[in-house]
Amino acid sequence: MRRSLVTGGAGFIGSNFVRHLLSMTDDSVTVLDKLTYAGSQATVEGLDPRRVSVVRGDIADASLVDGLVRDHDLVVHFAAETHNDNSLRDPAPFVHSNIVGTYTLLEAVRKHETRFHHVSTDEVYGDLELDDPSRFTEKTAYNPSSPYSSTKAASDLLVRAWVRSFGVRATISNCSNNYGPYQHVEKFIPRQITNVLSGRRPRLYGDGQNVRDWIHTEDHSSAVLAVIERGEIGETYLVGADGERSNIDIVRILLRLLDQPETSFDLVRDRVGHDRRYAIDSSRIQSELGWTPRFVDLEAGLADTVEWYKDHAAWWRPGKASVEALYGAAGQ
Ligand code: NAD
Ligand code: TDX
Repeated sequence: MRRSLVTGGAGFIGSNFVRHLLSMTDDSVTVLDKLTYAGSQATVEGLDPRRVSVVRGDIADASLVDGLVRDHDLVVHFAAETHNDNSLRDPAPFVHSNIVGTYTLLEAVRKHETRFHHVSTDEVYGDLELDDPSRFTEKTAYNPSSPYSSTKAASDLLVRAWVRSFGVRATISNCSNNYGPYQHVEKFIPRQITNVLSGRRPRLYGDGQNVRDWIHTEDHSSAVLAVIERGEIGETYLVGADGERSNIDIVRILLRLLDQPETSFDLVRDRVGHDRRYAIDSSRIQSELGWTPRFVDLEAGLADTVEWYKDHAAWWRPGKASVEALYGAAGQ
């Protein structure tokens, strides 16, 4: 039985990945998570205690990490500070968790010769113009815009260097924007759904025309598992599901699903340095590893997500007011 250590397993994508791993393998799983504002015990509640244990701790704590890595066969690394707007307010935790934390894990997997998978983002490639026909591939040059994306880019480069210099057995995946259950209310789609459920209007940055390439988090999980099982050591795989939509299109879909007029939103102050468009070419992982996305109907996926937030107000309600207070102070 494989023993897997999942960092950030009490966050959005990590917790969905833990559920996927439990259903697809016989692995026992240890979640290592600092339980920052973005992670919570409630997110991992209900997981089989015979197969899952949760350790509260920091991935930058070298002695804690060393002891945990020693006792596991695989490390899947999701833990990070992840919100661009927060990184513009205060970059320090992003440098700590994303760069120092990844470095700390790399030193432990190097010492114990443990297989490592690093979860990253398409934002490391910067952005594309709206009318640019190209999409990001594994060969696109790194060009990150924000403190968040630059710290993720730095972490990817550390992983590559540890593979080449020290023979660490690592792979990297760079995924597009995820949606689905357990996503924090600070992020775009949950913010708009929970705004409407709280009697507020959705808030679009700038002109609302920025484009994101959406993928259901369950498809991201299956892609990560495919890379762990069949990926080539030292290689990078881009993950996406051809889900390009403008932000305003997404808001209109959500308003329709929530029985609101499609014009019932506000345009608010734009994000500084706001990336215009992301678009992923995922042909490599599809052709080389045989992975395909299953949730290709974005509107159906959003309808399920709306239902999930309606049914789980007890999960998201406690964090909502403080997030909106921060946005309010920023005019967003
Ligand atoms: P999230 O913010 O929902 O969860 C992050 C988790 O990491 C939280 O549980 C938090 O408590 C934990 N964490 C943060 N700092 C830590 C530290 N120092 N030590 C231990 N735990 C710590 O984020 P998410 O959206 O689930 O993203 C997970 C990963 O996927 C990140 O690496 C992110 O860069 C990557 N990613 C996210 C997206 C997306 O659309 N959300 C897309 C591509 C890649
Ligand atoms: O209220 C909002 N209104 C709005 O128009 C919010 C919160 C966001 N936006 C816009 C900004 C972006 O164009 O929506 C888009 C999506 O915003 P976020 O959810 O903040 O995501 P993004 O900045 O694209 O980054 C996300 O995808 C890549 C994740 O947060 C990252 O962790 C991941 O790496």
